[in-house]
Amino acid sequence: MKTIVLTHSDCDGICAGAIALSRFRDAEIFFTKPVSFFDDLNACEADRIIICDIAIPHRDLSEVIRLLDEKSRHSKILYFDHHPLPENAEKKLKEVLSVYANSEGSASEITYRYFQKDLPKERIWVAIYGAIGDYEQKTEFVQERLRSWDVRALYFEAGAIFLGIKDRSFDDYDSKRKIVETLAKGSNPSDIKGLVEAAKKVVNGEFELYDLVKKSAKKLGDVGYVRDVYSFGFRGPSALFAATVTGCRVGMAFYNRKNSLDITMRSRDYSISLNSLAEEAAESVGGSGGGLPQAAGARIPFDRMDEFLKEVNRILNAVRR
Ligand SMILES: [Mn+2]
Repeated sequence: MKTIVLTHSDCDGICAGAIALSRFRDAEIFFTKPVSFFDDLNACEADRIIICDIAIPHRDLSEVIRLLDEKSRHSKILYFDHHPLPENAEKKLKEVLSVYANSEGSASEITYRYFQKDLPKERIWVAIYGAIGDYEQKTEFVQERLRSWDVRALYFEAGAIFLGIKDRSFDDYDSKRKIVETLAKGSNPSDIKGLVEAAKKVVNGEFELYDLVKKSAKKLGDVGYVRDVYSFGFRGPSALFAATVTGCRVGMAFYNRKNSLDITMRSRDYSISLNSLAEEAAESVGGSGGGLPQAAGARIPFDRMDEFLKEVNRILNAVRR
């Protein structure tokens, strides 16, 4: 029985993929991302297709669901994710797929929970690395399991993955596939040649980034922000540092695109749902936004940055504790 795993190439996706590969040792691992998911799924010919950590863009939703429906006639499809979908889409997917698991927590946790009875006990480590990579280690399931192990060692190993893959030497899919295979056979991330060194390089870059953000961050109301700060691939941290150095609850990093501004958003206050904030504020200035409650993004027209910042502050004030 041929199995294909389609997963995201970030830390959570790598770990979720490794958990699926632990379960089905002959599976082929393919990486994909929301924008290319339709085509990548379309190209999949297998008896079993396992999809992990892919946020289906809402604008392609009906097309993707149609394709999943069609594919599910010849393949058993198992779907594990943590990016919320509209209720009617969920209902349809539950009907057509063999497994549709989408809930809170990381995709790694969700994938692990489904397969755990068939996995070695130590594979929970991989679920924990994935959870840490996506800031999703606070779930009851992960917290309870963290108490059984040396958390500090697990953070070190998780860091080797999520930092290491930001370095150019692990940027390609072949290198990431190697990480998936190493984890699936029960070895540690730090066993992968060059990964810890890559993580160290990236961490140095992150401290340099902090210095840059400290020098250039501005503030409007409760939002600290930077615009076009070279971020060493660390958009999330630049947004977060912008909040930190300005003493604001929300931080943003703006990047010029051809006809728009790309915005990465982070918050130091976890009671704020950043994805709703991003969506509402961006839509009010003719853009779009979304993501996860603690890590969101938006894209807005080039000349609406000030209005966007004002709108974010207006919403933040309205929900102030
Ligand atoms: Mn994820």
